[in-house]
Amino acid sequence: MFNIILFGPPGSGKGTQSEKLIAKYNLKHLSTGDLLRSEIARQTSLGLEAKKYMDEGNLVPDAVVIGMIDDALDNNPGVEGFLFDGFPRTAIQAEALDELLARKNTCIDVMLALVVSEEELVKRLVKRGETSGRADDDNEQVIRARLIEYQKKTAAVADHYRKENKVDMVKGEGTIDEIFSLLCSEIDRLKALHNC
Ligand code: B4P
Repeated sequence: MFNIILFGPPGSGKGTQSEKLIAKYNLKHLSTGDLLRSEIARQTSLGLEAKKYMDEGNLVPDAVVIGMIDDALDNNPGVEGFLFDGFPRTAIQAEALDELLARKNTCIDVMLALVVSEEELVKRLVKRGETSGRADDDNEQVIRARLIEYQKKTAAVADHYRKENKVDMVKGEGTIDEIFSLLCSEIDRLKALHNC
């Protein structure tokens, strides 16, 4: 298996690039944001609970998202690899992910971290908010809260993988195709080395 974490702040393009990467490398896309939004749309009790946090720009409790990823891993046996998008977002989630993958005799090959300035992030999310209908893109205050939450709880997740020499910083500004091409060069280089 070849397992990738696509990492970066809200609006850095994780969702956008994930769509292209899973098609090219035949990976299973696991986006905790998408999984949570699907729970909300179906009005499950998990979704109703998560919505309270998401609408404020806060992270959903670790146990909820770890449980969702655990189920998703079990429900996708035999895939060539996973692309984790928006997960892990805390140190606790990173440790849980390592354990879940170890149980399946695999691990994270690389964390690709998209680097985008705060000014550009806010610009993108405000623009998406004009059409997405997403409550968390709806006003700049919530967008700023998400960026603060990222700095407080998520940015340090990269340190967890840096200790294992698995972090690659990739320029996340430019056209979508330019960024995609940078990500592919890294993946092609690493696939040859194959860590896990
Ligand atoms: P997510 O769904 O993960 O979304 P995101 O961080 O807002 O966006 P992403 O980085 O994927 O940006 P995108 O490609 O869409 O999280 C939403 C919420 O769910 C969180 O705030 C949290 O509450 C909760 N949650 C999710 N996972 C969690 C977890 N593990 N633990 C706890 N809570 C969790 O791009 C954004 C915009 O930029 C788009 O409009 C796109 O078109 C545009 N764009 C992309 N690339 C561009 C480029 N190169 N140039 C110009 N625009 C670009």
